[in-house]
Amino acid sequence: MSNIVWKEIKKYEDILFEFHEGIAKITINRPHVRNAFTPTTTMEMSDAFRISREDPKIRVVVLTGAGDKAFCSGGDQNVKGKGGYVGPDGVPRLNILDVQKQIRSIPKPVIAMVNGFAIGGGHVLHLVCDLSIASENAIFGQTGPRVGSFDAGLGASYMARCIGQKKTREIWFLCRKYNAQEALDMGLVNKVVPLDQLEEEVVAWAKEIMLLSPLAIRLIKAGLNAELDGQIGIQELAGDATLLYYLTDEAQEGKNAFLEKRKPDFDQYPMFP
Ligand code: S0N
Repeated sequence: MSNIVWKEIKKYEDILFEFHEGIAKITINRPHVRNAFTPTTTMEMSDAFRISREDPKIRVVVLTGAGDKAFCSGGDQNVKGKGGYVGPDGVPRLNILDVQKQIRSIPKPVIAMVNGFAIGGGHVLHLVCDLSIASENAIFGQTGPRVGSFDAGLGASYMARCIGQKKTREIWFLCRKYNAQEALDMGLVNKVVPLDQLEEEVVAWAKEIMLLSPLAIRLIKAGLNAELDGQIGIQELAGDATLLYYLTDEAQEGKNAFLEKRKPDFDQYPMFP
């Protein structure tokens, strides 16, 4: 697909997790079912996103699907039971929601590399990524009301924030499929390129991002989320403010004064208008 050489970060059953020059790539590797996910897949994705968050060498995360037909076709219907998707432990789960939350809260850009069908829960997955770059053969759509499921969370509300209420209601109420150009026109994706150029394009975007200030990117992502995410959004943005405060001499003075059993002298630090 491209000449980019990826190095394995960790071995999993259902996903590939690889690294190239500051970029982590998470690939759902179940092409026989158009990269549908099971509880095992989603637990592995959660682990890879957790590592991507913690590892300072990783600056941008790319999410994609294996092969040239699908990004992700949503929940694996073969393991859908009552109450959710059933894993090897017999417990029904809806834990793709945990992955959605991780994608939004990781303080690094996540780019969906949409290399084919992005359908159902797979469509929501690309939607919640910060950026989506699609190949010309990509097809987008929701199927829930046809196949006995729905995502009325981010899959509805965040979609409406991205492309508007009317188009979101059309997508969910009619369950049609849309081609890559239609997705671009309605603002569902950022760019469309030929399939054989997709990975090079995504890596070029990631490298352009990595020329910029990671803290600035982190705070812009937190601010964009905060506007939509209520108290949890404010918590994340406030956490970043605390991080920045801890970097100041003023904050150090408070801690040092406590440890040295003296009154803190905050007068020595500038007051900004
Ligand atoms: C993707 C489609 C359009 C591709 O069509 P195409 O190219 O004609 O291929 P097919 O012949 O249809 O498929 C090839 C093989 O792949 C299997 N397959 C495809 N998708 C799935 C799937 N999702 N699950 C299991 N198997 C799948 C086919 O069966 C076929 O196998 P063989 O070769 O053995 O016949 C087309 O395949 C399609 O429409 N797929 C189904 C898409 C779908 O309905 N997905 C489920 C939608 N629902 C969800 O995702 C649940 C939402 C959700 O996850 C969620 C939301 C909120 C809160 C929680 C949850 C949660 O459930 O966790």
